[in-house]
Amino acid sequence: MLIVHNPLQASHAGRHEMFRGRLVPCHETPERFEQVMAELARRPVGPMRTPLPGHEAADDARLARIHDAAYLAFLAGAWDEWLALDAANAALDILPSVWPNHGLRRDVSPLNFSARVGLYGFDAGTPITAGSWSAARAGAACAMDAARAVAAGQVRAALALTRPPGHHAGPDFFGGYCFLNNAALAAQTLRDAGAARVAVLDIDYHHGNGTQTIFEARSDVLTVSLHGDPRTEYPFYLGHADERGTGAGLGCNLNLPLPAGTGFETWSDALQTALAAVRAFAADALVVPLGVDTWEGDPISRFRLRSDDYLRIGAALGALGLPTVYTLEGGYAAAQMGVNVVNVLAGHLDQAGGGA
Ligand code: OKP
Ligand code: ZN
Repeated sequence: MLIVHNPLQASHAGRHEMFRGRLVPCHETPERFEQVMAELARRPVGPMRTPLPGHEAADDARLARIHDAAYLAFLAGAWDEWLALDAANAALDILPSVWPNHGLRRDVSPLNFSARVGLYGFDAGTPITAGSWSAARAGAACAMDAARAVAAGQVRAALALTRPPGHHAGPDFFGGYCFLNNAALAAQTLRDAGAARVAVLDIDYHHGNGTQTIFEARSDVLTVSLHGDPRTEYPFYLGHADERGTGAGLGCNLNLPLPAGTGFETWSDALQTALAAVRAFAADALVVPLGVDTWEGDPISRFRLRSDDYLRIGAALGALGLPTVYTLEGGYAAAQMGVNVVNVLAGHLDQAGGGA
């Protein structure tokens, strides 16, 4: 198992997110990454690296395979625009407070900066800071590097330690702590390297709305997601079972929403359904957006998985026998997150036969 880690992840450290009428400390912190690295030091699963310098120009072209150019330009320039409004803004995070919903127009880009933050950002929980763009770009580079290593047959499986996470980010929107869709970029990289059919199996607690939106009209990428029922759980407005894909992609999206409170037995039944869909699709490669916010002690989520369950999850994923790229998504009980993530990897390796 190759680990590709993001050298710039700590440069994204939001101060606060809007929650029930007040600003509260961000849940998505650099400590999450550090805890996974610490557990990997205790229980190594294979080689570790960061992408070599010099990949940036090529990667920017690869980002444009998934994300709109105007959106990428917004992300790249947002902090400078924020400072240009007022130098004192350096002490503040950027959050949207107005959105083009309910019949308001999204096709005309406002000149006003705050209005453009709301044009691209869909919630008030995802602060943009001075280092957000460089961290997101470096994280995406890890996802694409991991996918290239797997596609080239250098390794059978890899984990990209992406921070910030990615599965809520769409072609032209950020939210849910996500800016660039690392899993979608990995899937596209696998496609571009020759995999005819790629499956994305998202096991984060929250529905991967960005990934679904990116691929919903495509028949070459299957998207499957197990998640908290959006009637009660974030991101609320997508992730229902009747969303099956659109146009040529009809039948290539499968949502398996589960009620808050779900434990491993029921979750595992849904995983079997998801695995059957991946097998039926005859995928050549697999991408797993891996969130461990399904853990029983997660502070913002409400499934009841236990740490040992992650060994079995990894084993079930490894038993598919596919070239696999994991991206790191959620998990907000930082102190337990390393154990839970490494348990997935250990289970995968165990089932896939050691050196994978
Ligand atoms: C990201 B990932 C507003 C509360 C909204 C957003 C949850 C994002 C989860 N402050 N919470 O899927 O783990
Ligand atoms: Zn999540």
